[in-house]
Amino acid sequence: MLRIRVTDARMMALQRQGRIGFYGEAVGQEAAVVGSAAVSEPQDWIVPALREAGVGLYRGMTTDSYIAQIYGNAADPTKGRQMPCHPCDREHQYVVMSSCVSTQIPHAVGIAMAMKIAGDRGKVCFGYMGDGGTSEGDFHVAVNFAGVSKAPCVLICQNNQWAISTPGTLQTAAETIALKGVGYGVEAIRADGNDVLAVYHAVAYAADKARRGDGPTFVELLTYRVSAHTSSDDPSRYRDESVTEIWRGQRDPIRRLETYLVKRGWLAAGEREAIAEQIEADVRDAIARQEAIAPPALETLIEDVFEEPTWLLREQLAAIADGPRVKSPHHR
Ligand SMILES: Cc1ncc(C[n+]2csc(CCOP(=O)(O)OP(=O)(O)O)c2C)c(N)n1
Repeated sequence: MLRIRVTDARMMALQRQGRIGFYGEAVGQEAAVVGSAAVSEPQDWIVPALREAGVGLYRGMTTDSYIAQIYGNAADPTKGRQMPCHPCDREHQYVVMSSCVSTQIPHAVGIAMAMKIAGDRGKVCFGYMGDGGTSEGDFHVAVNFAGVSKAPCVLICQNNQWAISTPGTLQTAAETIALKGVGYGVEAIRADGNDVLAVYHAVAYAADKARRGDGPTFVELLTYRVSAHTSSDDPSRYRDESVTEIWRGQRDPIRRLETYLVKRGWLAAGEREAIAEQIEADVRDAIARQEAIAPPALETLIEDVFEEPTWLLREQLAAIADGPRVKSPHHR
């Protein structure tokens, strides 16, 4: 959880310094991210939305790979084609997200349906979304299919109570987001998304059920988007930030876990700060390494579409190669 907190803070600083283009934090949502990630097994698939990079990191995506993808440099496995904050990791079965809200949920359910058809007992697909995502048609199609096919998926809504400037009260007239699963015959659970143990408990129940072949569960994790929607947003223009302060303070998931660990005698006073310092040093080293890597080679522009690039693509590449190249401000 601290790794996400510290990495996000560094990335936001880089964005403000003009060194990366865009960033979306998961501040205040770390318990939902890590509590659910901890349930996943290597054979599972993860289909994330915007705030689950920490699930990828938990499963083994390296900080270097994450940062390479934010810079879009030559070490970026997606060759600089994705937006920052849309990471992927093939080895750890962490699928790249689509910017189009909720298009990933049919993908998650489809992967789970394929697992079931292939007889892959014991594998689960985790599909994530935000509260705003549950108003999209894709969400309803996907949950319906999950229910009918009894696909081995766990659909997780991080209800952070805001979809950019739209509050939860304007998002739905339903009493809870979880209720939306019930209408499709999918068992639904609502848990405290800022309590990492409650998250783990709820998601473990859902994942165990899916592994047994007993079908999907829709899990709503109640949390709060403490930060702005992204680095392009200023929430003070549309919401009462005194409410945000309550979530940032006493309801902070890291502070809650720290209190618990200290009371149990599992964490010493000052240990949290020491861990955070070590993480920050690691992140700073990774930034230095990744910032030094050049952008992807020009030829990569025409790769991965056809097995052999067509004459037209080759001609276009030659035309660009001969032209002037403008250096991106994000590549020093
Ligand atoms: C189909 C679609 N509509 C609108 C947008 C613009 N948009 C990007 S993020 C977002 C809000 C998403 O809110 P939510 O699903 O609650 O997730 P959160 O960002 O709060 O984690 C919107 C409307 C989009 N990317 N895709």
